Amino acid sequence: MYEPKPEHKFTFGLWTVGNVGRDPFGDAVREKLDPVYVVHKLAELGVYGVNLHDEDLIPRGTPPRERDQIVRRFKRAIEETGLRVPMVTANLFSDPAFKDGALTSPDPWVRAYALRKSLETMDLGAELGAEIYVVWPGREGAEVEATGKSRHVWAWVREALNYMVAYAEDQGYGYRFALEPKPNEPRGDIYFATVGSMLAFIYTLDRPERFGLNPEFAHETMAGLNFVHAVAQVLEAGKLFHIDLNDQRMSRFDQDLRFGAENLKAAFFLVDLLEHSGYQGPRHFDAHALRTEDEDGVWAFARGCMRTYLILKEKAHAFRQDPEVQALLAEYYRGDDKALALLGSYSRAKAEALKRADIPLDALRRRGYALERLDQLAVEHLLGVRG
Ligand code: GLT
Ligand code: MN
Ligand code: MN
Repeated sequence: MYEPKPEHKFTFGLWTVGNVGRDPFGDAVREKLDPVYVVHKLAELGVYGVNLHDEDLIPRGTPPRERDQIVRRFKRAIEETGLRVPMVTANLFSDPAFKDGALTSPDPWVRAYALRKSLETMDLGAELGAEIYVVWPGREGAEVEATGKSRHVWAWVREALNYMVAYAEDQGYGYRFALEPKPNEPRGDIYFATVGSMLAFIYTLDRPERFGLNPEFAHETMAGLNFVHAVAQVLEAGKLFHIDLNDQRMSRFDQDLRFGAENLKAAFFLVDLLEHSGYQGPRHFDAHALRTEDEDGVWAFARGCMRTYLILKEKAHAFRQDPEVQALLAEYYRGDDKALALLGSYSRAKAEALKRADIPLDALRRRGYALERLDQLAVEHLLGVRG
């Protein structure tokens, strides 16, 4: 029961299970794992795919011949295990050159370096069969307002993304680009702070149809926002290209906790949303084991993410099938043909009818929506005493 299988489309990044537990105050607590070893371990766990940054696989500064050997060895592991590489992304945040931004550095040499790194990562991903290219603008932010940089950054990032999609087309790469917002960390404030701001930005690009989002549970939660609502908006816009699942307490540093470790109810309604939305993409866990853990703890963490997802999927299904829930929802959404006829698209005749209509305000003001009972039923499903 609750055994992950490739068909569930669970993915992990090399940087997630490979996280060595460094934090701003403490050194690494775990050895760096060989990417080929990670691939074999993930395959054993029933994972669908492994994602990576350029530098997770190929250390910065590796000479070309060595690079090709590393890629060949990794590809062999992928082929042996049947694991996919659905997504790749460039590390535009670790190199000291990116200290004041990568695509938004005031120095055009840094911007050129960031762009070249992005093209090379697209080449690498194409070799590995990746179809999604994530852009996380982690260093694209500021601590100091005096530069006035916020007047320029949107145009710089737009230019870079337009360049990247044109390069992909020129090379015959079919990437869909997934942009990932975050409010802060590592910068004091990051531009493209939320799902809403990123979504609006997409429609200013040359090829908006090639761009979507990679929303992350922790990132919207850090900003005190409702992740389920954010994902619902992205889904409705047809822009959920990828998703980063994890967990987080509000108003803190980016914790990247095991999925479901903290906000179980939000995780429940997120799984409910995803599983009933027709979303076909990867369920990527962008999280890592606690710093207290050794390697066994890392695999327990990975298994836990997937197991919790599958349990919540079953519970969400049972909740939606529960006759009492269905009856409450039927009542909640009850229609009245007379009211519905007043809504919809505008016509002069309809507006006149609307002005004359007898709206039953007394009854509307007295109506109860039975949400206490409905929510309690969700809690009881979640607590395992129902369904
Ligand atoms: C980094 C960040 C994540 C992003 C990754 C993709 S890197 O770990 O915290 O949220 O998704 O670049
Ligand atoms: Mn992420
Ligand atoms: Mn995060």
